Amino acid sequence: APTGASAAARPLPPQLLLGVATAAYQIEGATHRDGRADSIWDAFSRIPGAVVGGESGERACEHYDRYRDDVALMRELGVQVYRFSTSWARVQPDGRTANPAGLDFYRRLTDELLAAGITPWLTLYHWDLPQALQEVGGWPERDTALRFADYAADVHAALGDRIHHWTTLNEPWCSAFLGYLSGEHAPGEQNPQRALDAAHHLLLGHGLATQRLRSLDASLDLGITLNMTVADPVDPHDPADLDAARRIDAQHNRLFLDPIFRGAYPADLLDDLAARGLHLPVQEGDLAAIATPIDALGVNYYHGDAVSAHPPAAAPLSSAAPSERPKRSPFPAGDGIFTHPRGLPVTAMGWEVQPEGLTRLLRRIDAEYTRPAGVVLYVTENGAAYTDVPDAEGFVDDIERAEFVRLHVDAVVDAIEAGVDVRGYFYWSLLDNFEWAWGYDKRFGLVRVDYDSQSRTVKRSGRLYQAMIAGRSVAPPLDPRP
Ligand code: GBH
Repeated sequence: APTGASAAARPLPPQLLLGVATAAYQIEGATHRDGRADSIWDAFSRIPGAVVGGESGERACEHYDRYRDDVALMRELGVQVYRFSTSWARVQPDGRTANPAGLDFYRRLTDELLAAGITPWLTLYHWDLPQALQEVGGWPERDTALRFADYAADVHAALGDRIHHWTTLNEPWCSAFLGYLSGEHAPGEQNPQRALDAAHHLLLGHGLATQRLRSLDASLDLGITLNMTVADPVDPHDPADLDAARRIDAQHNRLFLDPIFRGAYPADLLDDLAARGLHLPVQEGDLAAIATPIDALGVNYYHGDAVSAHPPAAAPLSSAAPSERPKRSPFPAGDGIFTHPRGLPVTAMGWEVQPEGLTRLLRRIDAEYTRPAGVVLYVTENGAAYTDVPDAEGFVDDIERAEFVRLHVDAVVDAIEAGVDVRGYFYWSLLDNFEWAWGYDKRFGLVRVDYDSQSRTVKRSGRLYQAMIAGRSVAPPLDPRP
């Protein structure tokens, strides 16, 4: 049993900023106010069976109207950085023309953050493509990459004077392969070649937007956020398991890391794709654009994967939402690969809790990609859903989530002590919110949201995070309540 009183607190390195993250569609609501038009998530949420419970982001956390309260909450918790996203469909409802009223919301939010002493961190794309652009092809269409660079310039014109940290894309793997291959996410297509077209054009959009922002202001801090995994072979002596781990690493991590940091797609991945009649639609000059130098790499880490070419004895792990639509693997060259449970504790998403995987991931990316490029790392997301049970006052004694945060910040400090230049850790998420295909069923917040009253109540995990920030230390384990 944890003995909190006796364990010494571990100091946080001064360079490590502690923050929280959210995304526009998951918290804002107000989906048709002040000129905002449909994004692909508004349209997808209307497909029967696409989202658990038929939910959508129409109300979500009503952050569009409650942003002042939410900034005050962050100030109370002491968070140093707030990572949020702008909704493309709010900024350019038709995917082309700037909407001043939409931009004004983000200007007010940013000013509120600055007044509270919180550093704003802007993500341009967290999955909400304007539906108007999906109707002319979406991310599989090359023109969407050009549209994205224009959108970046419009946001910069409104916010460039007050925001220093800019992230182009959040998790392009999810946009491409959950959106266009497994179909679990908007727009819900299931076509491997279109998913690969989307992956390439997302990367091209990142590169073109980075070039554009850099030309507008050379002093901006620019980067991209990737969701990455640590793929371990179940049997490290079995060549088939080693090959399964290689293929998952190629499709999840190196497909994005290699063009950004080395200006080329991995040769083994291109071979795996060609063997299945698939390709990446590269044109002259694309790879140079994608490799435009960046300043920061955001790592979103939730869990690693133990993979094998052989099916497990028990059911394989799957994180797909129980939507009523037909299932497909999100990996275009993932045939014959199985994820094995390792007997680790799992969250309410079914994801294994594996903090040491985060240390290993950061060390590997540092050694192979970011250090040679002079790029610093941020953990731009890490968090956990648990089945929260509020008391009469709405307080949630979420000891498991508190322990999850503690262990993962500790894992980041391990990486820093091993010499990795990690500058921040942003917990996902500030608030319970719209968890995509899972609707409101899964709660990741440090703060509980009552979706009837929209009241916010800081959970025990939020209080622990607040204490870690105030004390600049990794808290010792909590004592469970008697
Ligand atoms: C993040 O993505 C999102 O950025 C955020 O919006 C979201 O709310 C949050 O996480 C919580 O879900 O089993 O091999 O198919 C989640 C990243 C990527 C984690 C896919 C689970 C499963 C891969 N997810 N991964 S696989």
